[in-house]
Amino acid sequence: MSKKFPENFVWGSATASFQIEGAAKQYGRGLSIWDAFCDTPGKVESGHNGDVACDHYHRFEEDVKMMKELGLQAYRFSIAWPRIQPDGKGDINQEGIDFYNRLIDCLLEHGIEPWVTLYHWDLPLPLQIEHDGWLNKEIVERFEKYSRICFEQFGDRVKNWITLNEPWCAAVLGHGIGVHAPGRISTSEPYLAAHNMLLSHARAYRVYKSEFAHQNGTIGITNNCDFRYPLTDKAEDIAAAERSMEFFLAWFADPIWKGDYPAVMKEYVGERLPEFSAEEKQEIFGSSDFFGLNHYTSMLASEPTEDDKLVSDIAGNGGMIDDQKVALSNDPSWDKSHMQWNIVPEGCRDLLKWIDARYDRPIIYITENGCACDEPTEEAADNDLMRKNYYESYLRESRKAIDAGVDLRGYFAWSLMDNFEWSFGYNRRFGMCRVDYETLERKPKMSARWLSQTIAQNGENI
Ligand code: GBH
Repeated sequence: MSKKFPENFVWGSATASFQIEGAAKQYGRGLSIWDAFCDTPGKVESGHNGDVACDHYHRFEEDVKMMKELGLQAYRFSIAWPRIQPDGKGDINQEGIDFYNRLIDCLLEHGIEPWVTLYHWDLPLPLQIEHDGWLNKEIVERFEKYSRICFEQFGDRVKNWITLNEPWCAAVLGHGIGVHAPGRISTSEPYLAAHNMLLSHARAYRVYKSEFAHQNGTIGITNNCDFRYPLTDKAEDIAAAERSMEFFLAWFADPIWKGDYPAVMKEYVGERLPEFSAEEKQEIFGSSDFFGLNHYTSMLASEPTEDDKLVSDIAGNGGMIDDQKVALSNDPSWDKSHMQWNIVPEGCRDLLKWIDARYDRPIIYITENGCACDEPTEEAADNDLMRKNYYESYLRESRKAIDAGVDLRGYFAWSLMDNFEWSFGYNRRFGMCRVDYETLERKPKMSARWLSQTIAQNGENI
């Protein structure tokens, strides 16, 4: 079955500021919670940090040229809030504005469409230390001001905005099990952080729609979701899989597309789940022009039995992720990536259909999808068949979803190049281009060449 993707389908790649920029302590950038997390012993493998990363700050022109050569049509990157406002409030750091202006202009000169994420986890450190970061409702106003600066400075040229990247990760990994910055471990803070993230997202959306309507752009949120298949066809397991999806994705998507948190979360989380006022519900409802989706993997879900390990046992942490009362397991037939995440292409199709059905056929963009491979040598990277097969199979299943009526409009591969993989440091490689961390040279891998050919024929080869 060889068939093109829909006309105007957007083909791009994605990165995030902290993961690639480097120049972390230069040009007026303030510190972020990730700089502090990296400096906390034991939090990041090999003691790696973002000081140099891929040195994209100094090499962005080369990177844009590489994208152009690969035929990528769009580039999703994030703005480092502490580069714009070093302490998260008040004064603008002009050097930061200048940097993103150079990057945006360079992309446009090369005919590549910028897709800009306002927040990909690098919160200005003073907001955390002095104001408790996402746990304090004040953040809504701070994020509003920061977003306004970005729309003012870049909105004449940037027409595609993403407010937050993966609030689930920031809430659960950052405030539940403590494996991401700010490293907090709690059974209630994730719900509070998530709540304030949703309010902040909605506020930025409203500011854009009311004050910057003349810029004629679109703005949405990107959520991440791993798909859950029921372990058996028993009713309890089917219910467990559905509940797991609600705790993963509907937690963030229901308030926006339906007006409130899912009933099952209210029931299972109880008082720890904050409530939206009527006014807040209104502000949040409908606050995304598209459904940004980051998707990587799937697992099996079941009603826990007495011998089952709950999610938190698997992660090695007690806590809030047990609230959903779901046991997770793997199908032994599934291959695994270097992250040990299952490679399940049909999960991508079924997730797209799940979103389509639950949220009444929203416009969807896959804003991240990709695979870490063990690539100790340049030769290994040059033969990244596993990644090429990953992209191809996930795209094939995505097209099946499109054929079934899902309004999927674009695909951004994670990632343009190897980069700082959070708590794994530089020990995991997600790039379609290799980065040699000694020389900082970039080199497209086989998967990049394959994607390039795919883009040239709008997916007809898949
Ligand atoms: C994204 O998050 C981030 O946006 C990006 O910055 C990051 O570099 C990239 O992915 C790669 O990690 O342990 O088998 O249960 C990924 C979100 C959430 C996907 C947790 C995998 C756990 C799989 N991830 N999920 S498993």
